[in-house]
Amino acid sequence: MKKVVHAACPHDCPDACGVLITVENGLATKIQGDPAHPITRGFLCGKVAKYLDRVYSPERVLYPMRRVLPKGPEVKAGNFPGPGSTPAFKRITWDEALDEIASRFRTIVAEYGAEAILPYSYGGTLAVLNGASMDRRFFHRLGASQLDRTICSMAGEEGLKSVIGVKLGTEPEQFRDSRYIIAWGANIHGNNVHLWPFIAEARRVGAKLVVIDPYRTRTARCADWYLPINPGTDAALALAMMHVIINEHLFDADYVARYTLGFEQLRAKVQEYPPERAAQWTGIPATDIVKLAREYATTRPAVVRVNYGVQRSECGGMSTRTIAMLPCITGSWQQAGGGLQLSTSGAYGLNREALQRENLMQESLGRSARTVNMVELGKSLNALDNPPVKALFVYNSNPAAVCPNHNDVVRGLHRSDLFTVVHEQFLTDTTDYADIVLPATTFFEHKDLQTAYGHYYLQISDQAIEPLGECRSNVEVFRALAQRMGFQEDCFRETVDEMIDLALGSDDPWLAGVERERLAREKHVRLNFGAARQSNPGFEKANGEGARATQHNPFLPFAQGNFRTPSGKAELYNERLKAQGLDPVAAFLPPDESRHGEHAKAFPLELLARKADNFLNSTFSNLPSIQQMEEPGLLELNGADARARGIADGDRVRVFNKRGEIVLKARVDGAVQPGVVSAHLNWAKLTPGNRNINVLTSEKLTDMGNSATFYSVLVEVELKKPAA
Ligand SMILES: Nc1nc2c(c(=O)[nH]1)N[C@H]1C(S)=C(S)[C@@H](COP(=O)(O)OP(=O)(O)OC[C@H]3O[C@@H](n4cnc5c(=O)[nH]c(N)nc54)[C@H](O)[C@@H]3O)O[C@H]1N2
Ligand SMILES: Nc1nc2c(c(=O)[nH]1)N[C@H]1C(S)=C(S)[C@@H](COP(=O)(O)OP(=O)(O)OC[C@H]3O[C@@H](n4cnc5c(=O)[nH]c(N)nc54)[C@H](O)[C@@H]3O)O[C@H]1N2
Ligand code: SF4
Ligand SMILES: [Mo]
Repeated sequence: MKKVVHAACPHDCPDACGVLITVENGLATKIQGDPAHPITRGFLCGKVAKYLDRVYSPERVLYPMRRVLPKGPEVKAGNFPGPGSTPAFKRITWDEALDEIASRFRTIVAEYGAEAILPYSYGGTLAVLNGASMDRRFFHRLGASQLDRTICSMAGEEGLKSVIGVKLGTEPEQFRDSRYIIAWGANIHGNNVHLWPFIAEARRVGAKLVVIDPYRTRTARCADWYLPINPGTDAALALAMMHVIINEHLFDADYVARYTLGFEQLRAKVQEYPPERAAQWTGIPATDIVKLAREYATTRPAVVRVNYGVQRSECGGMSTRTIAMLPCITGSWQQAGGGLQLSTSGAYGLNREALQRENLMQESLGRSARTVNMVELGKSLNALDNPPVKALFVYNSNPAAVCPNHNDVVRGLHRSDLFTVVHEQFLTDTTDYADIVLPATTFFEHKDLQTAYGHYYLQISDQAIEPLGECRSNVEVFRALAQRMGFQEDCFRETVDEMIDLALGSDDPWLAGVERERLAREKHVRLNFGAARQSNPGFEKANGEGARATQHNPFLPFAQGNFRTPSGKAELYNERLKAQGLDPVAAFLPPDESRHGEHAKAFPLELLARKADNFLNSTFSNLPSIQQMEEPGLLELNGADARARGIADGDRVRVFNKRGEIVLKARVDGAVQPGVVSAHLNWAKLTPGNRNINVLTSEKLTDMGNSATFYSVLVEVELKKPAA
């Protein structure tokens, strides 16, 4: 018995690939990229190409378990005794696990109120149902604390929306029509690899690729022009570019007049940012800033792929805001292959309200529950009061690895009076602090609906194999828990197909004609942006009469304005920013924790606490076949900084600041410029001392969106003396 099942990769990645899984006699035997998927085009990234190793790993959690040893990382790397038989845990039945969770929750609700229970989830799966549906219904009905899910993208989202009002951007397919491509804080080869072939296609006919990144990524090494920038200074660069574009009249006066608000205020503001001034902050010579501005504004079509790297610093919201202004003043939104992409997720107008049922919270509490920012988990576990956090339910996340200020997070997780449940596929850093571990399915083992944040296709992900062991999906776990808690609402009994229908049954015009049956037939469906355009005037204007974009009906959301701001225009002046204490036009403020700030003397190096190209945040980092592709435990530093500290390539070094320290291996490789060091995220327990790079990061929040500041971190590095 052999079949090929269509699924969609649900990992936290813009590409949301179409996947084909070959199943023989109930066993998955092969995974490949769907050749018919317009973005995946038949190939997968290195980590998911090896996904059978993950699904069938001997380290999968397959049964519910209860802790029998004190909390803490006992299960060491390379010393894994196998599922269901770790020394720290004892296997129990699902009934025992659910009964214990329900009874602990009831006791906590009675004594402290439901807000003493905190759900904690993020990007384990981004699929629609297992990402946010039954779980939200459950916690809303319970009246638990709300989690503010800010760890990744909120600063950028707020910055972008402050200009264009919505998370929409240039289609990846259109990059092949572009002639000037700026990858701005966008690690395309590492994090968004399916965009690359479209860029390669454009370059074959002469497009120029510019990379702006403080780290020499693989994308930077392939670029026509690489501009290393000091971390956190992008707003200064964008403002200086606009200084040139506006003062040299390189903007599209017609587009600006019709579709933007506040251009005169912007014109006045950019006068404070001449290229010479921005050069001092950014480290990019003024002549290069001028050249970049001129080339960007005069080459058509020109597109910016800005990714979330720029917004992980203290002024990340403002950085994104200023970059988002660029296509609004050059008018490049009018051309196929123009515009900007940060995220496409705003296009999916699914009926989230019906999936998540926020009204259940109002009904059970009579008000909204308090909100806890996920970035501040350490602070919340250790210091929150009225009520304190007495129970934590973690799923789709590994906070003991990914949260900033790791030492505080772990201190909180260690609390013996904290009841922690973790629903997981593996025994992660976070299960090391769980009282109860529940086994989770992978996307091979459940059905779901998949959106994307890097393209505009909706997909059905079919179940390929039966769940391994006693694994259950997030949907099924929260359905069972709702039943144990005695929740009677019908929504807790809806089937997966009913929920998919509910999600699709919104009145959003872009979902018109997109039904479950059609998705089952076609596997991926482009959102319904309307009939093919007869002509593409913007493209013709840029490329000469009769010129046609390679795509027959490019999606040009802002070709005629239609911004989703309150004014309907691109808001170069935004009154609402004032209320947040921000400049309503834009401003560059050097990060507090930066080489310009007060900590700079004791901790003179800026750390980029980066993601690994072959892991996905902390996911995949425990799998031997993936580890072979990635060298963990490195600190990359510049030759000048290494020499000044007597450090040679391969030395063990101590990296530290006032929050913590970690020992890594020095790699002097030219990836970073002087003053910057870089290291990768990994599971804490895979590093000696059970700590990862987040011992150095802080809970400080960004200027907009209350996001994390993983890339505004100061450290010092010294040679680790051998033990006496
Ligand atoms: N292989 C792989 N793919 C992934 C992930 C992964 O961990 N591994 N993570 C996924 C997730 S959760 C996300 S959010 C996306 C994120 O994808 P990206 O947005 O690409 O995320 P980052 O890697 O955080 O940052 C991108 C680049 O920004 C650079 N950068 C850092 N600080 C600055 C700055 O101040 N200015 C500028 N101009 N650049 C800066 C970094 O050096 C990095 O090369 O990727 C997803 N895809
Ligand atoms: N230093 C540093 N820290 C960072 C970042 C960084 O760049 N540097 N990046 C930040 C960013 S952008 C993000 S998005 C966050 C990511 O934070 P998380 O979303 O916590 O990311 P992961 O480490 O991928 O952990 C996801 C976990 O979910 C589990 N999982 C997968 N599928 C399922 C499922 O269906 N059900 C259940 N119950 N579990 C499942 C996986 O096994 C995995 O352990 O990390 C942030 N932390
Ligand atoms: S992680 Fe990203 S690139 Fe890799 S298969 Fe999944 S969606 Fe595609
Ligand atoms: Mo993320």
